[in-house]
Amino acid sequence: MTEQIQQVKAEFESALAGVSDIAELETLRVGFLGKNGSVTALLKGMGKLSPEEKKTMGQAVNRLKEYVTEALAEQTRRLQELALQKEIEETPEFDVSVPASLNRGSYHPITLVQRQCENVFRSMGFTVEDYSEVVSDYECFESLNIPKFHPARDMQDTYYLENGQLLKSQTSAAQNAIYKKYKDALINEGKPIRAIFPGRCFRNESTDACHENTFFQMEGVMVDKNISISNLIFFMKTMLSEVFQKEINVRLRPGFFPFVEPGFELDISCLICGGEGCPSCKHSGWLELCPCGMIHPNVLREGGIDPDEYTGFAFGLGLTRLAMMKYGVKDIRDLNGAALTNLDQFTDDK
Ligand code: FA5
Repeated sequence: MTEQIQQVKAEFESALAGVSDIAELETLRVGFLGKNGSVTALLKGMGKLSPEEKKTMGQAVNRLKEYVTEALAEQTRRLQELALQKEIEETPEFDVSVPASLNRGSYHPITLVQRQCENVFRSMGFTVEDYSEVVSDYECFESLNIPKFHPARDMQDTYYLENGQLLKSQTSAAQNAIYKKYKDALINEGKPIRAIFPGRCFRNESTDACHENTFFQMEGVMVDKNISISNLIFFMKTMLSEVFQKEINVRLRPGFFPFVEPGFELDISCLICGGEGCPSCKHSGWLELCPCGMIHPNVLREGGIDPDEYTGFAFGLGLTRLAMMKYGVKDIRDLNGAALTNLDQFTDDK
């Protein structure tokens, strides 16, 4: 039996010398210490020995078992260290103290002007409303005094869904819902309606330096007793001087929109060419920025408000054009493009 023990030990040492990874080591462990392993077989064979031999041989086999167990554990540690060393050598070096040069992104120029406008109007008591981009014909046209087949619809061709809904061509589409939302507070509590509602608009039209098929507007309405054109002009002027932080040349000329009476076009002197004329202003020196007017009695009535008692103004600011003027963007299409070098240069708030 002593010979057998020596032989198993020699076999184990030679096999261990040839092991190069943890998987092979496990196979070796099973081969010697497993249920049918060589060391286990020696232990099982002890049953045939006399009590005397059992004592001495038992100790010898147990010493072998301990030796094999420790040798396996030691080899496991060694192989794990080697694997770690290899991983460290193969990983490219990097310096964790170097600042990351990631682009953290920036607000879009349209978002910037929208927020500026919102702040100005909030400070004057206006609420900021959100409204859907998909609306009904009633919201976009009929509630705004534009019946079916009215020629004014030709100015605003848009994209229709198969279910008859459409992508809103103007933020005015929210007017009726706003009147209905606040009319009770106006009538019962005497709270004037003061709301702005920025949003994305869509029109089926050819694009050029100042026209896009997808652009932003910001609508505003105020309804109360005795609201007049002077109130309208005051709010428009305040908004423009706050956004541009300087005096801007504006002109008011008559404009037709079925939902206001009288209606105006508020133009600003083109800030790209200084009023001399360029593609951004269709060579006129002026840019149509903010049509506005006194809300038509039919529109107030449709919103549940008595036009004999209340009056109001509405305006539809071209936010995308405002961003062009504010940041000197010559072509409106650059604002819908994905070139980050164009878009991220205006933000100091990244
Ligand atoms: C309207 O959309 C009216 N709803 C505005 C209004 C509201 C009038 C309330 C009276 C009372 P208009 O189609 O002119 O009007 O568009 C308003 C502004 O949106 C324009 O002055 C312009 O600044 C901007 N705009 C219109 N079409 C485009 C376009 N294709 N691309 C970029 N901006 C546009």
